[in-house]
Amino acid sequence: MSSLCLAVATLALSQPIAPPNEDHRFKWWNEAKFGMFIHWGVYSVPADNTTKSGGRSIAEWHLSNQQLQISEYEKYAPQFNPVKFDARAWVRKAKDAGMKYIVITTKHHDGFALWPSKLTSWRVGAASPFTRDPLKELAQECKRQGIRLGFYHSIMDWHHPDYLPRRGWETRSASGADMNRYVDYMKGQIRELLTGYGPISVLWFDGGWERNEQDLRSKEVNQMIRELQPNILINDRNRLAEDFSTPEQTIPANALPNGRPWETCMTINDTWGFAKDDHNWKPTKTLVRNLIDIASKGGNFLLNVGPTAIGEFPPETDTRLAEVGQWLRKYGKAVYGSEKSPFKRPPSYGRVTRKGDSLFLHVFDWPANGELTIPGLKTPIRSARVLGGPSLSAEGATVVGVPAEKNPIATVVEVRLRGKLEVEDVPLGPDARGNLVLLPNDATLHGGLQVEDGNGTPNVGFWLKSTDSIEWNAQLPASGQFKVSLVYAAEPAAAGNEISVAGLPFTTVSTGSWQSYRMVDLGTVSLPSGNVKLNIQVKKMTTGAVINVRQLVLTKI
Ligand code: FHN
Repeated sequence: MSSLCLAVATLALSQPIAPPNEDHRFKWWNEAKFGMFIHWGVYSVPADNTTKSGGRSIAEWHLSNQQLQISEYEKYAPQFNPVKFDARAWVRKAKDAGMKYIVITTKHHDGFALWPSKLTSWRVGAASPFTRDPLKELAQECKRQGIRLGFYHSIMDWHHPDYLPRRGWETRSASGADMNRYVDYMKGQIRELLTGYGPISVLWFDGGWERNEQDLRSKEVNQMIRELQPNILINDRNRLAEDFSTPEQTIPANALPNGRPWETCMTINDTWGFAKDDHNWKPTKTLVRNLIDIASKGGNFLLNVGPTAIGEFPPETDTRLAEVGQWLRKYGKAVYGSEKSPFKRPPSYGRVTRKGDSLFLHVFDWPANGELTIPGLKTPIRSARVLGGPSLSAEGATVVGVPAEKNPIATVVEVRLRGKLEVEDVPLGPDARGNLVLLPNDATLHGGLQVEDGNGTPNVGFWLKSTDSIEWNAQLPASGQFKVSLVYAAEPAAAGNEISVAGLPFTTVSTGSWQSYRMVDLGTVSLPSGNVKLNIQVKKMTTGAVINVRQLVLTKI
């Protein structure tokens, strides 16, 4: 880079990066919404997700799962010869699935370089008979087919002699290992990747959790990345928040605060690297509804593919990608470039995405009465139409009518409004059956309580003080009797606290762990019509923590 160019780049870097909604680097990202993650490397040879103790794990961790010595793991590299690797086919499959970007593992934790790096012989072409450069072929195909390319790069490197810490079972000495020298090596490889393969849209770091920002020289490394590729997006896994958050295998309960960009990455079965015995393939309906749920909260979805050692996608992956693409070809307008729902809660029948003053209702389950109400919508509806289908009538903030053809995954109704979108907060109320289902995100939390993601099912946690409490405010159209049920979790050490749930006493019993939830029926209460307050309070705290709460359910009697 010329000195003038470097000076300009450095000046650009010294300027604060604009907020995401004004930062040109996110324009393609906000439009794309859906990408393909690829985990592929030497670990694809054993394709084994079992652990030494006979459990199941993720296949790309084979070296760790089986507690192998480096020398034992290196024996797989000569078998990595993906003669059927076809970049054109891979990119075509991503495009046909409706994916707009690809993020591929350049190097995973095993340290094996998927490109002819000049800095190591632990790579394709040297340690393996595969002398081609798969990243080059993929970059060329992405450019030809108009797909953006990102690089996953693991900071943790079980193979490199300078990376520390060693694995606990290793016999290889750590003496002489120098983390600074390792970071120089990592910088050198990243420089190769960001100068040899054209425009790279994402640097997807991973495996930074063993060392801190100072050890990894994170600021220095990321600054180099931005100098080399000023338009690149860097994720939050090099010990710095950078451009976007990366919830993994879960979908946050809500959009992240302050418009923080985020992307959920998820496996299509249970493992990132291909595992010959992992047949737990997610149904296409689940994959599409995950994409819809993520888009309704303003996120991107990075769906993983684990190609085989010979260079092919598993047939179960091919089938699902094709079916997701089929749905997106009909309804993608409601996903690509969409914004998160303007409403605090999703409707009972599905999800909502938005584009300016238009709304898209993603209908999973059509209400029996054929009415799609939009709770909280103040602006009257001007028109409603099933995407690719018939018009539907509208009355105020309700779409009326059920189309003859309903998509079993989700049918999308485009709703155009009579003017600027205006919404209002809708008080909590009973569902269609008259029951009150009270959730963490609808509660007012007093004290140090927090809503935890709970692996995609939010829970109230961090209940460490007897003065903390949970409160819901709801509106009841009529008075009535309700059965009170609590869905909670408590580890054995937390059993025995005396709490009050909607006024009913309960002495907590262990459910086994903080993640093991159980529903308990606590009795019945009479509630008046109008605004009702329902809370969970501590009467007597005998242990260090109280409970985790997933739901409070009041079932109409
Ligand atoms: O350890 C890795 C894992 O192998 C996989 O690459 C995932 C994908 O994001 N990231 C790490 C686990 O959080």
